[in-house]
Amino acid sequence: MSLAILGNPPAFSEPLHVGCPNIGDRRRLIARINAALDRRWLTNGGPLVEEFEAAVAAVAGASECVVTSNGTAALELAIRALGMSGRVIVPSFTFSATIHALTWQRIEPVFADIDPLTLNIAPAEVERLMTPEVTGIIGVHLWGRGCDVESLSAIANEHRIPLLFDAAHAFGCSYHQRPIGSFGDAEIFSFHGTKFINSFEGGAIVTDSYELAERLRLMRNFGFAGYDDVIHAGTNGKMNEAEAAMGLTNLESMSVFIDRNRSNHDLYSQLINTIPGLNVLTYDPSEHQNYQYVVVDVQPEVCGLSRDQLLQVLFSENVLARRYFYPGAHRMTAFREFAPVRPLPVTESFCSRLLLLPTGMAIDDAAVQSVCEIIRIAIERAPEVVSQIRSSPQL
Ligand code: T4K
Repeated sequence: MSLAILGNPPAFSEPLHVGCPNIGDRRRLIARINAALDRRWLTNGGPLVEEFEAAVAAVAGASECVVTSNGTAALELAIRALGMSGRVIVPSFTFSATIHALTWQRIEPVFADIDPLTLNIAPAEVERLMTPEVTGIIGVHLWGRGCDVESLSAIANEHRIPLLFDAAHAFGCSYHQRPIGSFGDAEIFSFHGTKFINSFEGGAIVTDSYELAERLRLMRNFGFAGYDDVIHAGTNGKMNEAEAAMGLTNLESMSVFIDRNRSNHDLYSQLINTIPGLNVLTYDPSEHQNYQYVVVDVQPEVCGLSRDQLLQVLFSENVLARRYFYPGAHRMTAFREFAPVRPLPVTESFCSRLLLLPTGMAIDDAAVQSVCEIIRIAIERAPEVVSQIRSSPQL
């Protein structure tokens, strides 16, 4: 095994990406796209979009599904349709899109810390941050692991404010044996190319409220009712037929994708958890999981390398691991004005410790073994690696 950081060629000649797309049966995809071309109906609620909405609603256990151009648009539409304004409580430990969807609408994010066990928004923090200006709560089911839905629902009910879940990572997952997608006032999914089920770009809002779904359908299509009249504030948040074709085709391979993710996750855990100071985050096996993220917790004081040093080693071997969601939204330039007065110690800690490794259909057992071997050698040679990194500022 080479360690390019020590002067050898990289272990992988081609980059291994976190988020390398899964692609289902190409012939089925092309057939669906050809049918759309033959129909000459490409977007604006075509039959493939309707079929995809029904399929997503079924997986999510929700009665209504409104698919959108992407997960960010789904968040923006849901936030607006639920009447959120002023201030909204949200975790900082999430992808920037969760926060953008608020600030884009001039809503102030109130950053809450996370629970150290679940890494999801901590209900006690939400209670602490509640003020009369708060008009909503957004929970994020990070890595597909469900939030404390009961506590968050109780807080939202007590304050009579809407509860939205960003379930961008959680399609196909369950919480307390109920499908994620069936909680709060609404939940959103992302079907971006990097998600285990993708529609190239795409998103969805799922809810049990027909009235909310109807409003969202209007908002997604410029507020049009019929040909001429616009009866609601709106935008263009539509998914097109080619995207729905991709989504439907990938859904047909969902169990294959999950099996591969689970097998990669198991193998990574087996090999990495034997290395002192490294732990792969677990998923509750009693729940449905999509296993689409392999998240490693790095304890530098035990293993001798920081998360960022390990990341540099992996990059030098062409393993493009990621440090989602460093540095925490509250530390990002665009959101700094909303930084909390009190620190977010749990968020800060995990921001500096977590590393995501490549998985999905493009990663097989041999690739997992090689990635783990790189990590094992790097930890074994930690002092040498540290001094190499120090003397090579370009790394
Ligand atoms: N809420 C949460 C909690 C989210 O995580 C996200 C998105 C959203 C909301 C918003 O949903 P969308 O509006 O995106 O539907 C990526 C994804 O772009 C983003 O969808 C995802 N979360 C986030 C966690 O990861 P970046 O900035 O890291 O993307 P990028 O372009 O660096 O791609 C990630 C990796 O995937 C790279 O290593 C390259 C590889 N890749 C990517 C694409 C698009 C490929 O190999 N092939 C590809 O086609 O955000």
